[in-house]
Amino acid sequence: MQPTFVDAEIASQPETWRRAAARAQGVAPQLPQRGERVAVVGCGTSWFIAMSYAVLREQAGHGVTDAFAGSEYPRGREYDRVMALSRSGTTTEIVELLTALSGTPTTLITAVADSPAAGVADETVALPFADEQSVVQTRFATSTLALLRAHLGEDVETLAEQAEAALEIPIDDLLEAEQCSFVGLGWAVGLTYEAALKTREAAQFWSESYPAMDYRHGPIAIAQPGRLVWTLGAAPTGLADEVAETGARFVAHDLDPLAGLIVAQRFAVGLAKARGLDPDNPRSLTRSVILA
Ligand code: F1P
Repeated sequence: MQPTFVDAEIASQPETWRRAAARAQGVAPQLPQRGERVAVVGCGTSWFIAMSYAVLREQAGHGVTDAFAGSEYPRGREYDRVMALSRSGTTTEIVELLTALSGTPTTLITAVADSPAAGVADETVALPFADEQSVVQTRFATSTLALLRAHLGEDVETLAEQAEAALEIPIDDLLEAEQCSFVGLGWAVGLTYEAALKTREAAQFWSESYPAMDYRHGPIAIAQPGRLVWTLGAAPTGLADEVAETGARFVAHDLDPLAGLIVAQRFAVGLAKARGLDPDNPRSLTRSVILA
């Protein structure tokens, strides 16, 4: 199959992460301030990135941070700021929520500076260099998290080097798998949901995702020969052995979970191609969900 847009977008992530991080200082006044009580909202991929950022921000000591799907924002609750993530800036739940939140300061991170969501947000941080032609999101989502991690004081150059390594890791021996459960700890949990979503979106592949400690509480019953249990970042002590006993294959890479997500993105695209699907045009999906 011909190279797809998503292949090129996945491969560009080391560079788009560096560009995003380079913007962190300049856009700091628009981003959540230290001590603010913040809600982060998004839909689909953008929600999962919000989940990971919320844990990272609290761990960094910047303040209470909650993450919600755009449709599930608790309208009665008070926050100092609501930050929305939306590649397209057209997703209905996000445009409606930002419109309704008059009185609460809002920030939007988007790829499209003149989108409807930007028109109703108080502050907009645009990352047009991370926009994508593929319906399936990869680099906008990860570049957003790179920007936010740089803003929290993390070293994104080291991360970008790990992203380069992630692009080289062989995946062909994983493509025979019948099913995959992604697991992770702490802030990586959001990325496990994103990894599983990628394989469903791009390849119609059966995947699940869990906090790694919770995986033992039922989901491990799915593990068997021919299936994968794939950790993003460190796994709890003993889990690899418990998975091995089921006959499933335990997959782990010595990478930061965000770099590890790149391997999962490549896995999703590889699965799609192996199934004769076009990963740029996934079944039943559009670039964003715009409701009448
Ligand atoms: C959110 C999103 C995408 C998903 C699909 C539908 O879009 O859920 O994550 O891949 O294409 O829309 P956005 O609000 O980030 O533009």
